[in-house]
Amino acid sequence: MDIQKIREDFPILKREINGYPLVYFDNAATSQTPKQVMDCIVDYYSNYNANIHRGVHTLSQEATDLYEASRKKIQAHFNAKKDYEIIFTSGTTHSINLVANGFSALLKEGDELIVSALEHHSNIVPWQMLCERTGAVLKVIPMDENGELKMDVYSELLSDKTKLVFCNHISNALGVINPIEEIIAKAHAVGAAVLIDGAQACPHIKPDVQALDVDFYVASAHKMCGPTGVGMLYGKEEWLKKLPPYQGGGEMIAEVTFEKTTYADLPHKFEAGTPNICGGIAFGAAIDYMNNIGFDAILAYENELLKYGTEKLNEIEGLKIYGVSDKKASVISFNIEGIHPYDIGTIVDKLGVAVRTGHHCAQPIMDFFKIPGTVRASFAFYNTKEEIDVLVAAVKKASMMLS
Ligand code: ALA
Repeated sequence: MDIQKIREDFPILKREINGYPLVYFDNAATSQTPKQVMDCIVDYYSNYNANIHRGVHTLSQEATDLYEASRKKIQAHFNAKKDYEIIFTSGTTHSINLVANGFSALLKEGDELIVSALEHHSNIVPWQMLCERTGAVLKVIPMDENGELKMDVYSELLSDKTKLVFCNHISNALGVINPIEEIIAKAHAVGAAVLIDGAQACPHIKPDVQALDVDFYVASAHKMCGPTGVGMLYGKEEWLKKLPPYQGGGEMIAEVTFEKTTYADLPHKFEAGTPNICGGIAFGAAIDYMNNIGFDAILAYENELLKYGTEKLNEIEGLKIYGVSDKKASVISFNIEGIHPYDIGTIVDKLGVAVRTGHHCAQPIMDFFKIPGTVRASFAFYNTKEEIDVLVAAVKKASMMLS
């Protein structure tokens, strides 16, 4: 991989922040956008902008073709069996809410749902709301000090009452990779369905939904070099057929009368209203961009960054890294004893380094470690070891100033 050449694709990496070259280490919050994806957006609005699935006119048909071609790219990327098993959404949060809403019709009081202790709020709150609506009960797979799930407890939680298990593929707060193959197989053994939140995994690896045999897999384009406001839900055909529509409106119907409305087939049943057409098309361009680099090369390089960053940060006195599993993506969450993470984040920003600070929308994880939050540096394939040196120097400076 020629990193310098890849960096040329990302105009934002040339920016200066507070007089220093930008070091962008907030990739887990959102990735940067290569010019190939920006070109796709400009091309769409310059040449194809029209509403889709509605017009007989040429522009509308061309826009529809581009949008549906992008769905097929996403299908191929995730290895879904059918293109209509890919539903365009506004992002991971929307995808999870869509499924949680649909399960209202399928659950009864006393049914059990299992969530992992490592979840982002978007994979907790929609299910709590579902439990409030249905009387179902939420159980939690606990984690250990390393940020790994206690799989023996998971086995004990599973029973014939379990209807659904949901877990992230990779924790956004710690970077730990969860054993989703085992989670899925064990859930299926008791007849439960599984939803995997792939928002943090898709920037690093290429999931194969058929090999995983997962029932639902969700992701956002903006974590993988695409635009914000668009994402996907993969659902097995049998499940998507069972779930009722999430939103009513145009395009999701077969026929509307005041007496009774019938719904469109998949995927349109779940795609009410004018979607983020340009975003959907650009999502496909982002997938092309990442596949052209290659996920094996991306993962191998990011693992090098992770190892280097972990070693260098660990040299700083009083610094503690949370999530020390050997199965990790390129995310380092840390604190320095006696210093608030916001203070570190503010000082390193003054030196051009962008990291996320706080609870990372995962308050239960912070509660577990009894901390208000962490500093999180998350690396992408366009980052470099030299940038990690800048982060380390900035953190050292912050530590000296604040101690
Ligand atoms: N979920 C995103 C993050 O972890 C926003 O930062």
